[in-house]
Amino acid sequence: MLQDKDRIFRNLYGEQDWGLKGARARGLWDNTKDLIALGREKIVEMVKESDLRGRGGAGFPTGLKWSFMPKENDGRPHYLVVNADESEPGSCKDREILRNDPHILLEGCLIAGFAMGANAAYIYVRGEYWQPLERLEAAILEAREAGLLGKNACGSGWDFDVFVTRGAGAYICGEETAMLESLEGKKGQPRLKPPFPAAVGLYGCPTTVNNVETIAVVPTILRRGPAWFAGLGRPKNTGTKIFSLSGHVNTPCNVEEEMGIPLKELIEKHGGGVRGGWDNLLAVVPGGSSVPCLPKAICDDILMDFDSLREAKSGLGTAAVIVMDKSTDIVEAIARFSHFYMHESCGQCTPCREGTGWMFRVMTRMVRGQAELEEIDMLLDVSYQVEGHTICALGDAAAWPIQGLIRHFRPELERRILDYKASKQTAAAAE
Ligand code: L3W
Ligand code: SF4
Repeated sequence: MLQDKDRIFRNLYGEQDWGLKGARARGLWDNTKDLIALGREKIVEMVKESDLRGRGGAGFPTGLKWSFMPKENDGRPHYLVVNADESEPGSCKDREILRNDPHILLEGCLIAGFAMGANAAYIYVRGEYWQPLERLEAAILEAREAGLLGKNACGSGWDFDVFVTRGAGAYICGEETAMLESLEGKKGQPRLKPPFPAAVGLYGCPTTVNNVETIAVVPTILRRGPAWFAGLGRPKNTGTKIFSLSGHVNTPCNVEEEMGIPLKELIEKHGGGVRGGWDNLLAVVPGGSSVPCLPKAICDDILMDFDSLREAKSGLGTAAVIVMDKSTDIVEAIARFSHFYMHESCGQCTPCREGTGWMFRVMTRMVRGQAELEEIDMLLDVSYQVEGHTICALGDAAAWPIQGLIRHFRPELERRILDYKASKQTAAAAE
């Protein structure tokens, strides 16, 4: 369990002042100039040594991503884009950083921006996040007035400013290249990759897109050293992580814990346990709606980190832990996810546009049992036709929850189909 001294987010619950005075009292903006004086290469090296992996869902190594930014100036500006379009069902951690500790993100932006040669950061905030947005904007004004942002930011010699944009409610704008399109004022539709944003990003310029939490942990990594961060969690799955606990727990919450904490400990220590006790657990979606659910038998021992969850054929995703007790209609729950992906598909590639709608319609029949047994395998087959055959990861995200359902709850699907057939036969016999 994470000790208080190792906590990075010291105002996650908004108990202290979220403004500049409070931030300084928590040790933020403390000689930031000295951190910048480490130099670009050293900062990237330190982030690599920390083994920090992206906190937005994919878990890509952050230092490696930063190192893709061109080292030489070819005349194009470089940009940092911060993904604060938190829309993954179950995920609400970035909201808490934005509204309770906006300066931790701003200081991270300056350091990360400097490390990749950017003079500007754009923070793309989910449109529904009104209060977080207001506080973030107020914090930017405070930082500018205090000389922490703007010309010669923090007296470092580096000019750097932060600008905020509001999303308009489309989940797909959380996909990094759709976000770039949206920032450019276009329809938020993902681009084909490669080229990756580090080569051709915002306005065709080298750009790095990182999640809020990823950027926000960087100042602490530099202050306390990469070895400290790498000493938390497990190899290649290092540091702390904010988990969002929701669903059938007694005390839903966001909590910062050590990466690799056992799921059971996380739920029992911080979520107040499963409603009705651990034995009343049916399944958990461990990383937001995009990752496959895990049945209780796996939840008993699973560790909450990227690699453990991948080995279990699920994923850490955004670490949004959705707990479902035995009262849950798991088929209906996953069908609801299918509806979400159908609704949020941007429609530009066929497997996703057609596949998400097809999968939702079959899932709807599966909920009622109005299907044939062979359709279970057909549904699985279609999910594999969608997975990996689309422009962006939304296709995968639509396929994976269904694959998890069939992997772990096939007997429940079969039971519904057989029950429905039996009820029809009984009704026919009664006529
Ligand atoms: C340069 C290469 N850059 C990869 C970069 C790439 C991106 C990052 C990860 O999806 C996941 C998705 C959702 N040269 C590179 C390279 N990069 N190879 O690394 O890329 P990738 O493709 O692995 O993932 P992604 O497209 O960023 C994100 C999952 O997250 N998710 C939901 C997320 C929702 C939120 C939210 O609500 N805020 O984040 C949950 O699981 O399914 O798998 O930057 O450019 N050779
Ligand atoms: Fe759009 Fe879906 Fe294709 Fe992504 S996978 S680009 S959301 S149609």
